[in-house]
Amino acid sequence: MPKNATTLSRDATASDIARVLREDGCVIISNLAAPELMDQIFSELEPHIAATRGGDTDFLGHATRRIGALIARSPSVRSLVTDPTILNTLDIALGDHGSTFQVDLTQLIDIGPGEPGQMIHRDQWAFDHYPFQAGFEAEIATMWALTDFTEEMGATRVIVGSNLWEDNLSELDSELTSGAVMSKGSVLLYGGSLYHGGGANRSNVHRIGINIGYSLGWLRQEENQYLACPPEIARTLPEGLLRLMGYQRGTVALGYVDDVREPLDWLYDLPSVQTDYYAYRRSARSLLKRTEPYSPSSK
Ligand SMILES: O=C(O)CCC(=O)C(=O)O
Ligand SMILES: [Fe+2]
Repeated sequence: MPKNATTLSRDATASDIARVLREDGCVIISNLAAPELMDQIFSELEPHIAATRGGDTDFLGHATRRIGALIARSPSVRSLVTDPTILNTLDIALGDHGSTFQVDLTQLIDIGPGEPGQMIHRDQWAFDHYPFQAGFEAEIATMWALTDFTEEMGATRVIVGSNLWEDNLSELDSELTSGAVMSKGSVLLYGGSLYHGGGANRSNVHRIGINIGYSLGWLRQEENQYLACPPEIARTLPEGLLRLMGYQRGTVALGYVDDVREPLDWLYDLPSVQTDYYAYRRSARSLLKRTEPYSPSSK
């Protein structure tokens, strides 16, 4: 029998979560978000779900609806994006080599009844199949259960420990996988190196997850956050969230605008007075404290 993903309680420490994630490539944290928050997110996104049709390819799923731009479209999703347990875990799991990290994508995934299982894959193949070293994570995804995730409904399939397998195994048998079964409000974390895929939905209800990914600040984002969230909305967001969306340099020389301006200064049409990357960059931990819109004096 394939091993099930380890489930930790919402009281687990970031270092405990990061340890399981490093060893197994995935981990579930049960009941991290209140079911009421997930209901609120659903009500904010329901019109977008209703206006969306299934995907055009087998990989995207013909009975699967995908809705992006979640930071702009759902104010309540923002608290999932900046969840302290998640960011503190990413500080260890992605921040260990001193890089900043950023939001990579935001996507509601609604797997409809009758959808077959998705091809088992690694999300890091999105980086043009670059051969990252085994054990190196370029990207970590969260999948928040907006409905319960049961085997029948199409819980995400994972292969625990496959983060250390060789790359480009493109025809893995679903028998090798186990379902990331979890209740509404729980979250599955998995690295870009984990072999996984959406489950077959053999039930008569929809399986809905909120997939929020994070990647190293020197990689291109899968979903372009600058275009997905219009500047008028971006200007109303907390500084910490904006920095996570990529409104800070990803490394010493990546991401400035015109006359070596910080992206945040560009957003508010301000000159940059501080261009020292090391003074300007913020770790995820400190982003949590930046809950107000950006002001130059807060640098
Ligand atoms: O919906 C899921 O459970 C997983 C989807 C997925 O892995 C993907 O689309 O890359
Ligand atoms: Fe995936």
